[in-house]
Amino acid sequence: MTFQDTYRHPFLESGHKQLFIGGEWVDAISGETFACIDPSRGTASIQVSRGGAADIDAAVAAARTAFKGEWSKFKAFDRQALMLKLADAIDARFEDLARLETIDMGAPIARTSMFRRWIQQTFRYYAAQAVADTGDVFNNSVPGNFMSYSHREPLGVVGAIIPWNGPLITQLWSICPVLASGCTLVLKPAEEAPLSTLMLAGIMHDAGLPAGVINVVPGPGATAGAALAAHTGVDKVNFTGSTATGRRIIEASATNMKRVALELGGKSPDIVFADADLDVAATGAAMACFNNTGQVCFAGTRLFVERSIYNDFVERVAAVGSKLKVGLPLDGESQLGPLASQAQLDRVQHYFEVARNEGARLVTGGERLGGNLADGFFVAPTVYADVDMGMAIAREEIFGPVLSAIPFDTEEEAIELANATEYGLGGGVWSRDVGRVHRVAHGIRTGMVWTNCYGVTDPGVTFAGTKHSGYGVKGGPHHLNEFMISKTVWLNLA
Ligand code: TXE
Repeated sequence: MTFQDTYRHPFLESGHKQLFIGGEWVDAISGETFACIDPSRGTASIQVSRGGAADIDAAVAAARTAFKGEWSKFKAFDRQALMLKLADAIDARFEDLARLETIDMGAPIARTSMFRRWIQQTFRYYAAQAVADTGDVFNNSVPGNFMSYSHREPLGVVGAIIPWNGPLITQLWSICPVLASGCTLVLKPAEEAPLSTLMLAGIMHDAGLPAGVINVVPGPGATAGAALAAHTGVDKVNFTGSTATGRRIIEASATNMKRVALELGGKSPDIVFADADLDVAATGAAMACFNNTGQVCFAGTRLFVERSIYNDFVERVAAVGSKLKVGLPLDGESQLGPLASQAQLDRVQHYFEVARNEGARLVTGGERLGGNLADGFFVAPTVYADVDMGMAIAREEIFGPVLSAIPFDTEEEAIELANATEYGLGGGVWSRDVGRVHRVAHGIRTGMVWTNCYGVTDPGVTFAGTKHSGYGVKGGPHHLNEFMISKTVWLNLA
């Protein structure tokens, strides 16, 4: 098989990709398309219809019609049964889906192949949640002969705006609760990586998803995304992306007071004490930052190391990073792929320059990769030492495999440094002292803290951020409520 052959994919060979609205594949009203760029080669893989405000209008209308139509008659049990059927249909096509995601956004096939379990777990977890809600009955204390109960009804039309760093799994935080709650969805994937979303919509449609329940409109953020966020026919927006765009989403939501859930950027701290298992911690701290080529919202990009072990530990982390196999994403041996776009490559290279100017000490990496990777957006896993919190590389989200290592002397100082950021998504603590692990975990102001591990997630466990990393939970037992309205009914028993 030639190199070109490995990039062949049934989904890419059936003509340009259209928008999916009301259960049908349609061109954008403008007739325009845009090119999807394969980040491992820097060339176009396929053309996709470029949705705009008018297409968002059509998709919201289709979602509204579906919300009031046949879908509204689905009982919780019917929605659960449908979700289980969809999960099986997705599983049957999973290998094609994983390869498509790999071609589209560059994550190595070894990584996207691991999403099989995650997708199945997420569909099955939310399918169980669909039938779990029994409502509440209240024992009223008001005088008179009254009682009341409340039950939850689906909120309506949800708009989801997702990024490019892992759409295959990110979109499930909208698709699954929408299906479980009885809402409908308009999904706008990022222009950089819309393909797995389109393929997934097709699989679900073929497996019996009613028309209009899920609609997909790829297109630019400034037009399609902005139109969805401001649309008065949308009841809730789920946004994952940058903090700057998150602010615009909040402003746009004011048109009709829609609910908003935001998962935004981060600059998560990872704190290593001298009493930790340093071999485990070195690998853990390296992967906390380098996983997915650093394009993870909760990546542990600020590494705080107790001063007595600082130099030795930083060397160990750098050694782990420099041994990672960065390679073509469809090569099963590759552990890291390219950055997802030219814009990300430019951004990361800009920060290499910033680090040089700020006087940080380069321990490993700090360069774009050449050879057989020269056409793609590949960079080396990078570690900077002698960083302080005054430097931009310690404050700003880079969203690449770039780690800033900072020494500390006391537990209190470590917590203070960890919190010296506008962000609040993830955090890590490595120590054998159980009391300290809990004290530090409680001291860090983030939505999630991992202790003696990093980045473990599960659809049944709450995922959330605070500060400029956004608000609204995902996963876990409370997520579904965000897709429902609670209605209380009073009864006069007299
Ligand atoms: O983000 P944007 P970009 C961070 C990361 C990255 C930076 C820029 O630091 O380097 O953001 O990435 C849509 N109204 N994260 O430019 O613009 C856009 O089309 C409505 C962290 O890609 O936020 C895409 O679908 N929507 C992050 C999505 O928003 C708009 C993941 C994200 O794009 C819009 C991605 C608008 N005005 C980037 N403008 C994470 N938390 O994981 C853009 N969009």
